[in-house]
Amino acid sequence: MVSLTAVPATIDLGGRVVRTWTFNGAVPGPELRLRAGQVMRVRLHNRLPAATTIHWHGIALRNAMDGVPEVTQRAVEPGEGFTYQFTLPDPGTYFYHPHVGVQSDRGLYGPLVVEDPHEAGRYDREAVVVLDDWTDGVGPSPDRILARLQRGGMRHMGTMAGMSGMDHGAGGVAMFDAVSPLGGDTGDVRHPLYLVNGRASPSPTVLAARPHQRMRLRVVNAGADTAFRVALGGHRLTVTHADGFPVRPVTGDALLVGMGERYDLLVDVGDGVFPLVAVAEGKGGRAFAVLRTSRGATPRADVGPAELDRLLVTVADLRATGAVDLGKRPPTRSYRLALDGDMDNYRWTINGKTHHQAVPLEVQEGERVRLVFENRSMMFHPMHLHGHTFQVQREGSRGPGPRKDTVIVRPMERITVEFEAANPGRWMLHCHNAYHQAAGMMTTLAYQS
Ligand SMILES: [Cu+2]
Repeated sequence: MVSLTAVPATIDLGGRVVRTWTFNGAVPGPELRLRAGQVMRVRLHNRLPAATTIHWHGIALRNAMDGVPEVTQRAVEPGEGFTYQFTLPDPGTYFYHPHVGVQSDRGLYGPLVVEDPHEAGRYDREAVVVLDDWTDGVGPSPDRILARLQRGGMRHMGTMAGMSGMDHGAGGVAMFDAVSPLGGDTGDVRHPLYLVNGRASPSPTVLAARPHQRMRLRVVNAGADTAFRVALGGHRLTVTHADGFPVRPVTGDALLVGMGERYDLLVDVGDGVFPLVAVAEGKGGRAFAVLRTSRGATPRADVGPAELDRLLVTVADLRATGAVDLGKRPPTRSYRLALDGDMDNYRWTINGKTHHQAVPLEVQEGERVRLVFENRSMMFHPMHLHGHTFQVQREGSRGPGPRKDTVIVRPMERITVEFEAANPGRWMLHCHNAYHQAAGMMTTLAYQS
């Protein structure tokens, strides 16, 4: 039995000491690691001054363990506990965080690695790389930021200056290119710090390896409002898994990771000291860590690896491997989901409704379900489905898309995903921008019995 205590703590973010909410007094929380097929047992103790839960992001677990208050369990009140127990069906890189308000924009998150007993890949060493945008104890708290946004304070301190919401999208045409792959408006919140494994400069995370080893990096974006562009100076990156599930390997120079997404990378490491940079896409800040394989000076935190502006790998470049391809099957149920934002009231909606207004999307066990996300706003939304790993669909003959549980839908873009309805229960479907989710962009998928 693993013990996770949600508790306020004073932590060092690599030179900056802050008071925040944590699991077990650390940020990130402890790395949990089991093999596929094993049973996870976790006792949550809540020593926060607020009710909380744990959601096991990306895991196709039994519904009662999914950690969604008022849907799968009662929230765990201060001083109380809850035991999570579930089988881990699929190997991969996952993470855990509360599903209450904007608590996950504090320090309440940690990685969950499910090892593959039949691992096909060959590598010498691995490291988990958890990216985060940070404000608690440095800038305003997440709750204060949300309150300001909901008071119509989009242009006030603590939020992105000049954030113009819907009004610059009048033509309905969003421009993407290698410079701005998510469009021109990439966030609502100005986080003062960006972290790799809980640390920023001047005392960043150091990953150690030996020269010429093959390293597996398990990259997790635990951020609330930030997509990251990741590059490792002097190296190329080969993407092998998306959201835990294998893809046909694709090699590039940089990788775009939305909130809630995970990517596994293989890197043949050189001899020296290298900057691992995660630029806050479109925001002008960055997370920074160091990969060290020999003696030498630490690179400066503001170093700009050329790889950042070379070949950028996005979800559009990825294909499922044959082993996890769901294959073609006519959908038996289809939902169109319009993603909209009303900036005057900071209200984010699916089909015009906030979470509390939404009618659950009905499905039946055994169905092939198609979801068509139509983003009608000028911000990207990483849309996340609980309890399932859908397959991103492609036009024409471009091959099977990747299996994922979180997919970026860019401004004015339409993305179609399909999944097999094989895990009964009530499952959340929402934007993984913590502020959009809290401001309504969430609905429920409900199995009919
Ligand atoms: Cu969103």
